[in-house]
Amino acid sequence: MSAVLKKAGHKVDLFEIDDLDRGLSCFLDYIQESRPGLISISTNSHQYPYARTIARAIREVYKSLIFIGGVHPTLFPELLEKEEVFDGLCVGEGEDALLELVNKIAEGKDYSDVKNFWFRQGKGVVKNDPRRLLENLDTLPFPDRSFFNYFKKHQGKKITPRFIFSRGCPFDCAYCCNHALRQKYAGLGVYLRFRSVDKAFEEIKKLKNEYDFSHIKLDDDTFSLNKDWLLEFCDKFPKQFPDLTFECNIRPGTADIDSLIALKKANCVLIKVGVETGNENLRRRVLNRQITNDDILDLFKKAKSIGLKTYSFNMVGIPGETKKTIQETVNLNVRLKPDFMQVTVFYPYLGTVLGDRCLKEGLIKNGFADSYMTESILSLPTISKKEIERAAKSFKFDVYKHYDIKKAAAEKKAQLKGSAVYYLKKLGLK
Ligand code: B12
Ligand code: SF4
Repeated sequence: MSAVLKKAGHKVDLFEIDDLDRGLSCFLDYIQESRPGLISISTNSHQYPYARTIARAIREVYKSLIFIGGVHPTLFPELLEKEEVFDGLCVGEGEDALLELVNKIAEGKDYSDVKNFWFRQGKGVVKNDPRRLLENLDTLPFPDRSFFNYFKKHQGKKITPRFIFSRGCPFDCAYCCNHALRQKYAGLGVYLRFRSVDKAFEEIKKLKNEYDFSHIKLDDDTFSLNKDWLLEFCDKFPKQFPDLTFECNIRPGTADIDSLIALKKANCVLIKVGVETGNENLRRRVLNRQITNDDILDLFKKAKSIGLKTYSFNMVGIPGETKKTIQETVNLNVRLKPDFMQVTVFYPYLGTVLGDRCLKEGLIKNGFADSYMTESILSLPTISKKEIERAAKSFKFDVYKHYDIKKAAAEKKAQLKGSAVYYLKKLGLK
């Protein structure tokens, strides 16, 4: 959105608040100093309570229009009806919508009909129609990374940038927002879209002229969805960037051996795979992932046989979870032997099939967690919150101890350090 606005001649700045205590007061000072004409806040669901706090704090010290957008407002635009602090909200993609809005504001024109936006008007809310999804991602300028803290801090140093070359995913995993967003955009165009490979390379090249990097992270939801695209990418990548390696997300069942070999030849060094649970019944029925343990084992086996490193994503504490199913997830990982692992406590995102099911079944005990990674907000009849959180803490150790003693020891150390910090905090000593 910033790149689009800047291209049209507007002045944009970005302020990242990653620590509410320290960051907010700096932000408020900055706003009063720079006096922006419009403030845009971008938020996903777990950030939303912070977004609201920030907007309220702005209102106290500075009079300006405040707009909100992102995945959470897109799924829950009705929040505008309750939350008076926001003047408007963007449902869906913001590039064209925000540009039209800012142009109209700059020209002093009425902007109340800008599509994709809902606006507060008097005591009511104007709900404009949605616009069609962007058809050709190549028409977008490259993301404006310059003012992110990460890029500012690492000026002149080596970085690991992230790229996204597609939008959307065709699957219906019950805990993920893709099915909910796809439903929102029904009838508004093609949901799954790819930039052309050449345009993707142009973006990497441009960034390479500005920063020093030898490895990149590709954050596309599933990198292997379009085999022709993947093979073209893999064929051209090492020719254009012989000194670059990359990592990407692969869903089991979407990458055959040809694709994996192509990835390896293209200097892909790591594939990241959603395992989520080792219990097939939970995976199929609760998570709606129609993938068997054999599919996952097959993918890891093939990847390892050609020298690709692997990473598994796991969740604990999903509805139906028991101590036994967590052990099955540990056991499956022991068989997969991933080089790297992540485990998070399941967090029910409302608007998704599984989040809404948790709400309907009265499983959500506490609306908000301090840490979406380690804290369960569910009250499950099958396992206690403590047991879930304990299992999450010891998960990596429980897996690594079977095949990588060094990593297991490092995990144990981190676990003990985490517990010490927790108790010191509890005693008010940290
Ligand atoms: C990259 C990514 C990450 C990276 C972030 C890296 C980084 N530094 O940015 C990493 C891997 C770290 C990450 C972590 C997590 N992520 Co993540 N991530 C993504 C991903 C794949 C892309 C986000 C992105 O940049 N999109 C591109 C931009 C252009 O899209 P966008 O943000 O939606 O913005 C558009 C519109 O929403 C709108 N818009 C947005 N803001 C505004 C504001 C205004 C004013 C306007 C007008 C418009 C507007 O316009 C934009 C352009 O069209 C999304 C899925 C996806 N494909 O979007 C998940 C996603 C955002 N992540 C998600 C989750 C759950 C997580 C984790 C909690 C996972 C975990 N358990 O660890 C953590 C939380 C991290 C955190 N602190 O927030 C969920 C969020 C669900 C929700 N309801 O909020 C998503 C949607 C995945 C999913 N499909 O469910 N993530
Ligand atoms: S495959 Fe991944 S990105 Fe696609 S719907 Fe499932 S969880 Fe979401």
